[in-house]
Order: sequence, then C-alpha cells, then structure tokens
Amino acid sequence: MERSKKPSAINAPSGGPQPQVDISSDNSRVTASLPTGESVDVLLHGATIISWKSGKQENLWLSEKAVLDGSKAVRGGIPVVFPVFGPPPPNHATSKLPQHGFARTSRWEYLGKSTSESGALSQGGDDCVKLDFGLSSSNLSADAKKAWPYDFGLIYSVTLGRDGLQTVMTVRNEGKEPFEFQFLLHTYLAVKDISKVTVTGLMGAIYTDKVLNATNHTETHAALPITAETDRVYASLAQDTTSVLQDGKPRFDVVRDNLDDTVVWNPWREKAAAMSDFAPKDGWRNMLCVEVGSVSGWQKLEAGDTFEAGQVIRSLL
Ligand code: TA6
Repeated sequence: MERSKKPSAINAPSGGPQPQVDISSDNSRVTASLPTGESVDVLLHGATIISWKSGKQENLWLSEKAVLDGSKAVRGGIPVVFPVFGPPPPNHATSKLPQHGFARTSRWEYLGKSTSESGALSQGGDDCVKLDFGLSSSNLSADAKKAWPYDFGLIYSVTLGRDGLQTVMTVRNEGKEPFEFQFLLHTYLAVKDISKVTVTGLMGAIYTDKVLNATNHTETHAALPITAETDRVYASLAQDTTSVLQDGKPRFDVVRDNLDDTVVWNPWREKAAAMSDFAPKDGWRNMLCVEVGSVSGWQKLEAGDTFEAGQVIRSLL
C-alpha cells in the first residue's frame, strides 16, 4: 500500500555538534536532544512521547497525575492508538480490546537512532535525529494476543527536528490472513489559554460530534473556538494541515501524512474532574488534543502488506 508522500532523500552527517541520545538507567525511556536545544522524551511504555521541547518551551501537555509506571495509558503527551480507536465495536475482531487498543499500554522496544536520515524536517546534516521503536505480536501480552490474534509488526519512528516533530507508523501484516485496523496519534498539545485558542483547516468538513450523540455536522467555522467540551471526529479532510492559533497567532501546524481524519478533543471542566489521572483539575484550560488518524473506517491490510502514515507537528513559536 503505497504512501502518498515519502520523506526526502538521505543526507550525509555534517561535522558539526551531534544530536545526543540517551537511554535511562532503568531502560524505561529514551531522550534525544539537538545542539540547538530541541528535545524529545519517549517512554518505552506505549512508545508514548511525554515531552517535546523547542528550547525551553514544552509543546505537549502531560497531566501532573499521568501514570508513567506502565500500569495504564499515559494521560498526555502522544499516546499511540492501534488497532482500534475509541470503544471497540461489537461483533468485530477488535471487540475484546480495551478502548483505543493495546499499542499505548504495551512495552515497546527501542530499535535505535539515525542522524543521517531525513524526513520532512531536515535541511540536511545533523539538524534532526530519528528514533525507532518496535512492537510485534510476539511481544504482546497474552491477553492482547488472545483478544486480537493477528501476526503484525509495528515500527514507530520519532524524528526530532529544529522546527518540528515527525512521528510515522509502519504497520506490517506478518500473518497469512488480512486484518483491519484503525490508527491515531492522540496528541495533547500544550496551549496557554484555551479560551483564546482557535483551530483552522476544518471548515466545510463533515464531523461526528461525540458530545451530541455522535451526530454528523458540517464545520462552518474558518477558525473554530473551543468554548465547551469538544469531541469531534473530522473525516476525509480536504487539506492536510490543521492549525492551532493562540491569541490569533499560529502556534502549531499539525500535518497529516497518508491519514484522512483529525479528532479535536477538550474534556472541559466536568470530564476533566471525572478523570482520576487528569491534573491539575483546571488543566483543560491549557491543553487541546489534535489527533491525526484513520478512524472513520478501517484500513484493511492483506497478508505481507505494509501501511505507513503519520504526522508532522510544527511548533510556530
Ligand atoms: O480522542 C478523543 C477520545 O476518544 C475522547 O472521546 C476521550 O475518550 C479521549 O479520547 C480519552 O480517552 P482515554 O481512553 O485516554 O481516556
């Protein structure tokens, strides 16, 4: 299954200061930083990015009560949703899986780094570093394997660049029969004040509003304000970029790569209060989830086939 846009060519490393990659002593996380001050912190639990900084500025929201010990999905950062988004449907191959699937609560392997490869973020040389993580059916929990008995391999690439972060998932069907899946990157963006945030790039799109009983609507806002609990799945968006503006100024561009859908979510006051791992309780004022994915239908993957997709998030500070 060909991906519409491949990253650009390989660049030879320059002689300048190198990116730094460290694995924690307890082998629970991998951090990378560039000589220019950008950094990323990835938990092997769920291959969850829990921090992405542009200089001193943290770009991702992470709950102060996020559980990072591997016992549950991380509340914040960029959890990986696979092979199902949301509560699994009845009478389906994913029916026995937990909400949002098993990828975000599985232990991934760190496969290594490369500084010479460039994706959408590099102008050549060592201005970016790529970290690869892997999860296969062979290292799934027994429960997950029983609940979804397909042979698969996932490679998740996290590329830290000077002005952005690129995360790309490669799904490979290692089995003899096809399977279908959904995939989404559940990105919690940090914002200064949700009451002064607007979201562009959605106008004219059909969305399913999960706050209004999953009814379908057409987006009429060129710049969508977030003024209450918001939980919308925008399907088959025409343009690939969803932008977050703070005080009218562009703060993030979230660019889909081979994915058609974008979810916009803010739990607002009541739902934030109801989540035990959501803190501080008024933290909903400082976060907005803009989640790229393929969740309106199902991707079908034939035996031996591969699917590749992801996002580039640009911090526009
Ligand atoms: O992506 C939005 C959403 O599906 C919301 O409906 C809400 O459930 C959110 O994900 C968080 O889900 P979680 O399972 O992480 O609590």
